[in-house]
Amino acid sequence: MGPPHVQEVPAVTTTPQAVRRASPRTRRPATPAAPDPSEGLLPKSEPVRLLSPDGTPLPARDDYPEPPVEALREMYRRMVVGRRFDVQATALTKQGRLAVYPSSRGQEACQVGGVLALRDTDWVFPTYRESMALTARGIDPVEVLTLLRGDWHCGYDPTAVHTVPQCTPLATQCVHAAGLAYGESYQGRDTVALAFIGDGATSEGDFHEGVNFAAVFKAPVVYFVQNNKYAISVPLSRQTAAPSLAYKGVGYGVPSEQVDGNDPVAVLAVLTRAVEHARAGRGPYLVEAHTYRMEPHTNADDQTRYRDAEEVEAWRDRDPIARLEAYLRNRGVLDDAAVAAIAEEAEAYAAALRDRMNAQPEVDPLSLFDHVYAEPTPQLVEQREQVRAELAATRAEEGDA
Ligand SMILES: Cc1ncc(C[n+]2csc(CCOP(=O)(O)OP(=O)(O)O)c2C)c(N)n1
Ligand SMILES: [Mg+2]
Repeated sequence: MGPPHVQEVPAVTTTPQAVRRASPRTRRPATPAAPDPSEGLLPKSEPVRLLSPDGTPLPARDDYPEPPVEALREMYRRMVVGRRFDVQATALTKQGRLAVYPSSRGQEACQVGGVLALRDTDWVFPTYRESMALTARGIDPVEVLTLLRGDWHCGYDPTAVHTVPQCTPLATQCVHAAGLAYGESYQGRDTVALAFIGDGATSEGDFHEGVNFAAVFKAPVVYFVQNNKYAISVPLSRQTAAPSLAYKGVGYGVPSEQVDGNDPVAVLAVLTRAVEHARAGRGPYLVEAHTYRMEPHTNADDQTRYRDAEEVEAWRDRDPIARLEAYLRNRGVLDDAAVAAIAEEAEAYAAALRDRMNAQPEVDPLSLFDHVYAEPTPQLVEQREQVRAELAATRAEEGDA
């Protein structure tokens, strides 16, 4: 008798073909299917969702347990304060106090979820869109807005708050995050880096290089794509033919997931799992959040040239703050008094920001040359001297006049 898995089928005819068909060699049953190499890498075909748009909970799921209720209440608080900050920053551009501001209104669940999933010792790699995420991380809002005010330096100390300066060149933060995360794990620390990135920026080479490096060297990075449907005026349909941006992970061997980016509970649950994966030494993770930017790209953008008002209106019904508020109220962990107290806190936060931004900072032009390199190059020293001499001459002329 052959091995137990080989079925011996008796021949039913005597033609040579039949004999060949019937021989145990050709009748060997299919060997167990080889494991699918993409197993565990591909995202679910539908974005993970734990709340329906009106805040009603969807059936609980084992793969994404709901975050603790205290975390969700804290998320709500930071989202409300974050939105008020965002409205205030937009107003400051109109008052000439900020040079430019890219709003993240509508993306509050992603902005706050992205930082809430991390420890203080983890590192954030933000883009220009992430001012709200940084304030949600506890960074002084005036320091956050320093760059957007037109200063040449980042307003906060990156090493103190474990957050690099907001990145304007698209996707470069993806390679920086991979490098930092690799360095941290190389030195035996379990730090995680989270790199925010937009949908359009996933077409940049640096995104692919960063993800590939992180995958090969198992760097603990979470790449968090906020797919807000536009890269300035370019819609997603002109950006990629991929079924979802999360599918971009599989080609690099990176597990990926897609999530409803306006469902705060799902965003926090998915990011928590992604961060745990990275922290456990299992390499990078890619999360795509489907969301929408409710405001123009920046205050300098005219959105009427590429999208109609009905499209924007339709997304108002999926507001992430209203969704979380409805859910927490229904669970009995948020009431009118708590909502009012948080709204009051948000107002006070915005008022203090407004007052502080009205003060005109004195900036020494020569500080432009500081902190460029640990040791200034001879060219920088020369340029600094030129500027110093020009300033002195101008002052002397003004003094003479
Ligand atoms: C390397 C590079 N190319 C082009 C730009 C100009 N630019 C600034 S923002 C932007 C759109 C980016 O869209 P997306 O990645 O979807 O992020 P979002 O602004 O929607 O958050 C472009 C093309 C840039 N900053 N850097
Ligand atoms: Mg975008």
